[in-house]
Amino acid sequence: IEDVVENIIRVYPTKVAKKRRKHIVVRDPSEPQEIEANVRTVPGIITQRGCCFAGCKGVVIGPIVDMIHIVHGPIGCSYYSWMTRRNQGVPREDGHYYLEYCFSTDMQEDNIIFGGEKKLRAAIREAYEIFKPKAISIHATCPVGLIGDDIHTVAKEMSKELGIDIVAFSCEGYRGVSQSAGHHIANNGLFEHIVGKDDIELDGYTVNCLGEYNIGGDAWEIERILDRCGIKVASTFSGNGSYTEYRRAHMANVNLVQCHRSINYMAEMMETKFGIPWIKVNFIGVKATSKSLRKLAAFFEDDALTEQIEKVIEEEERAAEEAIAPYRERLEGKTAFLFVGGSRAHHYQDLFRDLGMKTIVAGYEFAHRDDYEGRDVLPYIKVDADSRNIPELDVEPDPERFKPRKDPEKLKKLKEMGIVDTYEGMMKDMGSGTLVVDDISHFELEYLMKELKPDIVCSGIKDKYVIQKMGVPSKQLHNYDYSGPFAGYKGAVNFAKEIDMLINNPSWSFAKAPWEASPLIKGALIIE
Ligand code: CFM
Ligand code: HCA
Repeated sequence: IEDVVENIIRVYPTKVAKKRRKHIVVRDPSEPQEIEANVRTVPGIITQRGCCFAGCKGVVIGPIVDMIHIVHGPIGCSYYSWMTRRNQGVPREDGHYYLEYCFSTDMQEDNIIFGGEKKLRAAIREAYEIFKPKAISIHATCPVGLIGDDIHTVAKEMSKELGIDIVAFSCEGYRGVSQSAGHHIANNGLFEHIVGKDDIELDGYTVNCLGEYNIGGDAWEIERILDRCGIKVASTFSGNGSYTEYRRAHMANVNLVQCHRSINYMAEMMETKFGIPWIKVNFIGVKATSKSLRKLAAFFEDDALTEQIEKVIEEEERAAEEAIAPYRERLEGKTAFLFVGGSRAHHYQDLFRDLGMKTIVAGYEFAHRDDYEGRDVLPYIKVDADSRNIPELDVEPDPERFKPRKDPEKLKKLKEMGIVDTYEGMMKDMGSGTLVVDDISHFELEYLMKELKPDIVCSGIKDKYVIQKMGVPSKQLHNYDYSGPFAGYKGAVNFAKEIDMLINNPSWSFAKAPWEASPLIKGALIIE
């Protein structure tokens, strides 16, 4: 495997080779390993990454169902972020529900030249007159930052004029090095302007699901399981998310963190301000779901609840494993590559393990070193100029609302046990000789496929068809190829069935990439 890595690197010019080598790790669990992450992609390399606007509007804020989200910019940015992520939602009793709509200022050349603030104000007024929403978000696209429209002043003034919350996000596409910057900006805005404003008591055991986006209905399967255990989901950040629910999210007992990358900022800030600890969970995979539920049992320390959780685990595991068994028989020993955003490349390894499969290469598009190496590495991460551009909020305990959920000693113990406020990252779960590749390029992906011959590659739309044309099935783990849910016990069964259909479909052996049949151009690469 070391040779394979060296052969990839050899193809690059010296400077690029030096950079890319740091993003590739051959796992050796006997020693702590470091990986380079969250830095600029080398220009010219075909990356899977997206932009800051995608991370803020597309990922974190867009799924909130009862707010109007206005994209200030050219229509392409609005159209791109209009439901393509398959984040699902339902209207609440108050009827405020705008998920199917696409709101945009549709900037034109003259707005770029003379400024777009007037148009933005008009758009906010128009949206308000038609829909009377409870709150509005404004999202800046690249040109807005370049021409200097002051969206924050517009938000403040229009909020006063209309008497509703209007929150502006400076999430211009070029900010930061990937979507990740947009997550941080979105977390800051939500936390500063919306979370923790309504002190409405919640009954029973309550959690917020952080970093769960309800792709293909995942959040609803998680809710079903928690509900069976006797635990209520107070709010979800941000799949099927609700402005009203966020205002009282600080009243929940504990935060569950599914996607650490996109929402760890919120978890940390809520703990500092309101005293809510967080538990890293993974509801992808049968065993992973049970493990997550047991962490909750350990946190709540209630015998009746623990008993109920164990009962649910027993019943649900049995049913799921029975349903998975025939697929597992055909999948045992197969291998997978996993390249997804900032958390799924880790989470889905548990689900593949349930199917008897092995992940031999995995990588994130834009995660940070803590998502690979664990949070212990946080104090050692160098903050470069690209990250310094993104504001860190100064958060203090709220004088009235801070309520510790556990005494400090107990909290410390729970942390040492790996229950609260900790994340170990992806690499520790990957065995010797497996490969970790950060921000993989198309070239590296094709090369590794030829050398390691995986049975399936899980990735996104940018490389799906390249993979399939090479005769290897590809499963999109972003939008689930229009299917799902894959979370929880029932989701695992759906996934097993689909992976079996893909891998054990005989048609792949007949596929020949068009460029293999008749190359459009021929050439030779001479490396001196
Ligand atoms: Fe978190 Fe996500 Fe992901 Fe992500 Fe994304 Fe996504 Fe993703 Mo696509 S928030 S990091 S920015 S789990 S949109 S729902 S699938 S890349 S692995
Ligand atoms: C995004 C959204 C995306 C893209 C998926 C893909 C998603 O990053 O802007 O590249 O296939 O999940 O929809 O990650």
